[in-house]
Amino acid sequence: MFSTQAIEWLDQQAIEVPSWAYGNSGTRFKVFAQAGVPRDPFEKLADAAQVHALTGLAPSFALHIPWDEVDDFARLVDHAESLGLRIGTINSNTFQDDIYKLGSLAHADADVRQAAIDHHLRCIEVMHATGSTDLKIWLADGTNYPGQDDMRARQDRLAESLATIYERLADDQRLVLEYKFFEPAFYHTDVPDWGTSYIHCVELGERAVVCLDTGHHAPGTNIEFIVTQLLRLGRLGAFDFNSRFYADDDLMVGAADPFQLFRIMHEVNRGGGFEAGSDVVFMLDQCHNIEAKIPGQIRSVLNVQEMTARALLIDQDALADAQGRGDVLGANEVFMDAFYTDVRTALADRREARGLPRDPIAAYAASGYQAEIERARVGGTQAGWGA
Ligand code: LRH
Ligand code: MN
Repeated sequence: MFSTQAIEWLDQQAIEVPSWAYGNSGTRFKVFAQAGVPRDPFEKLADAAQVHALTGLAPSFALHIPWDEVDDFARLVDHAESLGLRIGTINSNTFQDDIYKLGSLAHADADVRQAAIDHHLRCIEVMHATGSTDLKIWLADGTNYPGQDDMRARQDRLAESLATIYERLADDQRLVLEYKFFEPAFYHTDVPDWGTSYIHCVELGERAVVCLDTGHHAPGTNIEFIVTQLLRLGRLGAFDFNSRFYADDDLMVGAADPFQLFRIMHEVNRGGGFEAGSDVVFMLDQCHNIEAKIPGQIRSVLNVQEMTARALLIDQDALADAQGRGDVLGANEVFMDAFYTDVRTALADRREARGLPRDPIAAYAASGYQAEIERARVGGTQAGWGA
């Protein structure tokens, strides 16, 4: 079913999992705590290791600072390595401290901007301690009412703050700037779209790239076109994968719109995003508010691989031929034929060939790990981000 190239790419596929997906999460209405939830980054890593052990797809783990601050990052790195994982992206957080009510890197007050810059310098220290190369910045910065602040002045302040952070990065480190069209700001957001992120990245330098979170676009946005363009421009640094029916729902990737994920993975393939040397990071950014978290992560990385596999099945020669002849229906049929091809058995066969369980979800259920963590993790404070 799969070409040798496709099998190689599928075997090497690496999806970074987010520490915060293993903690409690919810909405402003309620955070439903779950039994067995980790109390610290060490336990979060142990849970993430289950996902990689059963799928072979999740070798790296993203941290969020300060949620994952520890006294000894060298010990955390050793723990990760002992579990067959490595620490990946370091995510900053200037969206929960009181001083950031009116913004952080774009704030009118120089002292608040400096505090936000200092936080990012702390994140860079963590990167040196963990060997991470990506500093991912998502800013809640924006306003709720027209006239509340000077949007142009905020862009100038933001650019200056980002430059101060960028110049402190080491030569092998990148600044990954994530955009989002609204929330928590409800009138304007300072980094609302790919264009604004791209402009700031170009202004900063070669090691500044864009993060595309699949939940951060206005309804109706053709997200795969943005993927096409950012890959063409060489500035697609990372994906935050999740899915949504309405807003930034952070549901399991591929759950709400598997066809969209398929279309995105086709453009990743078309743009060379799977090729050796591609530095696109594929990360999950999800919250398992009501479903079991570890099985939810397993399901999510399998969804990404499944839609990747289908996209790699597209007969590129037939597609190019039909496109070249202006054969609208023919081209679409070639495209849809791949999407409608069930690859689940072939992927299960491949897992078996690699010594992995055919059915990772069933294997997790049979492992007894869930019962063990629910028994062992009593007391202490369950991890969560308060929302
Ligand atoms: C913002 C966001 C960002 C993270 C946060 C957990 O909505 O997507 O990537 O920092 O979620
Ligand atoms: Mn995100």
